[in-house]
Amino acid sequence: MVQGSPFVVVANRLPVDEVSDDTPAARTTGGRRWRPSPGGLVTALHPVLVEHSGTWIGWSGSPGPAPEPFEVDGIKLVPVTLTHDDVERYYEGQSNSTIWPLYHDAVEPPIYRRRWRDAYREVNRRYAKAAAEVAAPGATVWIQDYQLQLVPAMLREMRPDLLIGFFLHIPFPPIELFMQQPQRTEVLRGLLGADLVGFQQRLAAQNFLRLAKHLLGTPYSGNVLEYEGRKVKADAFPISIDVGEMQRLADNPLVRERALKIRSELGDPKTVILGVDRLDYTKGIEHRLKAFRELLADGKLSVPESVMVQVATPSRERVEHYQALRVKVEREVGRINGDFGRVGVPAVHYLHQSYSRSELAALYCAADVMMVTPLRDGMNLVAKEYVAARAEHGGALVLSEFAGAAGELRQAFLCNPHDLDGVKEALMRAVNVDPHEARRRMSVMQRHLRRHDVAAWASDFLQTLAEIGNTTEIRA
Ligand code: GDG
Repeated sequence: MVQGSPFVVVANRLPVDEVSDDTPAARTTGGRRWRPSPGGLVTALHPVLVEHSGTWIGWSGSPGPAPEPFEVDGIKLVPVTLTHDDVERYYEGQSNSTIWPLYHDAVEPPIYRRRWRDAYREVNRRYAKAAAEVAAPGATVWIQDYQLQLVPAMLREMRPDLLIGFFLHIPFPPIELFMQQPQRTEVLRGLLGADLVGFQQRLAAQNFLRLAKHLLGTPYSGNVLEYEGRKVKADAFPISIDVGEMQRLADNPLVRERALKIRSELGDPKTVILGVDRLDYTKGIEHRLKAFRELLADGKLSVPESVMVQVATPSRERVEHYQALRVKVEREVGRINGDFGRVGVPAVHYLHQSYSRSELAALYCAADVMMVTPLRDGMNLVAKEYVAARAEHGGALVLSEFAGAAGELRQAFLCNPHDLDGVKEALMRAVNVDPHEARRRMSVMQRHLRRHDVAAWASDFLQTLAEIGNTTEIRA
């Protein structure tokens, strides 16, 4: 049994993937093999977790009884059990068919089911209990994201001694949308269980403060609410990437070589246009394909001088909205290739696959124009990764105004993805940008990212939390 951690992270998933026996670099525990799945979050938190004997609570990714707690790379991992029913109701249902679409401007209609809500509550309680069991007296607990919004209040009830932070990685909707949720008061009270509620953008924090006043009459001044005799702070902490990691990858000669190879495999076009997204309806993949198709039809772009590469990483494949999206995207790709491709020369290279970090870096290095056109996105790390990978090499980023990243990457070619003419215009400006101007824009954005990487994000959040708790214990 793991006991008494002064720092606990609670997230839907553990930062590891279970692998089959023959995978290199896997760690074995209890007869099962695990490979770290390094995302930005674990990279940023790893040093803090190691320094403070931290524990990470989350799901292993496989339904069924959870494995015993184990350790990977100096971090204690406490798996939480999710049954097949839990995965269907709490994860695919309430998290990804109700909350995800609702918090992204309801770009697909959210689906409301009572049994999903019940499962969400029950699973949230399980995570809260696990945290209550492993946290040392007065520990700092940092809960992550929309799957676990009820955990802060549940945990506070079990362990009032803890300092509790919550960070929402996705947007927080305006009052009118949030109010659709049958579980709205419970969710709001859940979040208010934290001492600090962090959002990607200031607007989201304001939505939260206004909602608390509207729904519960909770007064606030500045960004601090008075709730049940406690103070709850709500603020923006825009997340970022491990800039150093992406720059090292992009500087690696093997990656550079691979980037050249990709260009030559594409037929050495004048312009490579790239999209990299989870195959998700919030990412505006169809909108950018349509803009590309119309530009080809208008004769403003032509094949093979310009080609598009769209990586659409498989995601949430059992959820209906996602199955429908896949059909629509693949139909559009087929239409473009049918109309504008030639034998051996497609206009769009569509890849419904997952790639290694170094292959992604090579793609970023190979692309003249990166298209990031979400209809709504908490931040969008792909936009930041592209900028970090470009080093001194210019390139142009077309970026939706509705991505949190647009608040920081002001030198991108900003567009409204709902305005097709606007997307086409931004894409043409990016394609035709003067190389000197492109390098200038890229270097301004890079300077910003170097000062605002994911370690700075974690440190800012944890420091603000420590100040609230009047403790200097946990700092990134
Ligand atoms: C949520 C919020 C917020 C993609 N394909 C592959 C791969 N990726 C990596 C990218 C990037 C990450 O996945 C995607 O991050 P995004 O930020 O773009 O989007 P979400 O997954 O929707 O993330 C978002 C984020 O949380 C963090 O707070 O920015 O707004 O929606 O890092 O590179 N990685 C690998 N292979 C792939 O094929 N290895």
